[in-house]
Amino acid sequence: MLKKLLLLKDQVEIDLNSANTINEVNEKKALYLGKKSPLQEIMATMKDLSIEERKEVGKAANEFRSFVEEKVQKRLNEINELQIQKKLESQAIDVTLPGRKFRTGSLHPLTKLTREIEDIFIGMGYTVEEGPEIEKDLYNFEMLNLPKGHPAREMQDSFYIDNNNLLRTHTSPVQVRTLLKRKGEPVKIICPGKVYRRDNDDATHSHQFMQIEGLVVDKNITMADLKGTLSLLCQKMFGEETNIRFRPSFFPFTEPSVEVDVSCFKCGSKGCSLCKGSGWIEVLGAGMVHPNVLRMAGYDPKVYQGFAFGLGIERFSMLMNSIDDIRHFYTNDPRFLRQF
Ligand code: FA5
Repeated sequence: MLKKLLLLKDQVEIDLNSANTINEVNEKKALYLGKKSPLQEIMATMKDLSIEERKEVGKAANEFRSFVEEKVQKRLNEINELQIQKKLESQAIDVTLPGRKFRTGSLHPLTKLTREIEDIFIGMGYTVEEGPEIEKDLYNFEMLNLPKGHPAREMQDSFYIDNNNLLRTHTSPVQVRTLLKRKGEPVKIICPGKVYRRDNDDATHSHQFMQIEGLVVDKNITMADLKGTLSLLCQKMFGEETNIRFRPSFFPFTEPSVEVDVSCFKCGSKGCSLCKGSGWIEVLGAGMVHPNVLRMAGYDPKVYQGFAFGLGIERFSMLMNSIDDIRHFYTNDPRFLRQF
């Protein structure tokens, strides 16, 4: 009987080592210590043994029980550790892997260019003024020397909200607002912002686009100041070698009015597809502030003179970056936007 228990010990170890879950270990435990186990059979025969034999068998049975319990606990610990190990492996983080790249946004190319131009003018002592996009007809047209029914209004086909209010067609109404605010004091401002026209969208036209307006009003301001200022702007934008030229033009709010061309920065004025062989590219409109505009805003044109200019941001960027279609700015294709 004792021999049988000794032999079982080897089997216990083999059985427990083959158990891989807590349930399997408990099943094995029941096999060796449970009601129908060999141990219980041995215990059942105790009553027929002599005292001496009973002592001996009892001791061996207890030893066997302790042995099984110890091995069961050992196996349970092993299984527990294996499970923790497996869990750790499945959740392992490889800290040497390169991180996931997060795509960050950036400023829109039109915002960037606006800020660049703002910086140039701030460096020359200008301040930045803004005005509303829903504007009074009074400021958008009338006080810019464009009374109701003036034929030049047709140059800027407009989105009207009612008879007296519209989406501003240019940034020039900010000139009027600032002059009225400064009440006869000198003015040196630029005004960036969105403007709206009932133009059909195509490669060079949009119904919504951006402009920057410039206005200087003071004593003794001449066309030479205008030319010097715009020369500097164009040299900063298109390169140090850039020349500008004035061509006569018409805006009701400036007299004289000019279109400003820059020497072609692509071919160095030799003539190419960009300047259409002429060596010059038209970039903006400008002029000396019309006496009527000064007078209507409360400035005496005999004392004060001024110059003004207005440029389209999209068209500037298209020229500088060889962009063939204005609509690229609004469709937000990241392949386009990432290039700036
Ligand atoms: C004006 O808007 C005048 N207010 C500019 C000005 C200011 C002249 C001060 C004199 C003194 P014009 O309509 O030409 O002018 O527009 C100015 C610029 O806006 C154009 O040179 C062009 O670059 C841009 N532009 C005009 N229409 C569109 C359009 N539909 N889409 C995109 N850009 C446009």
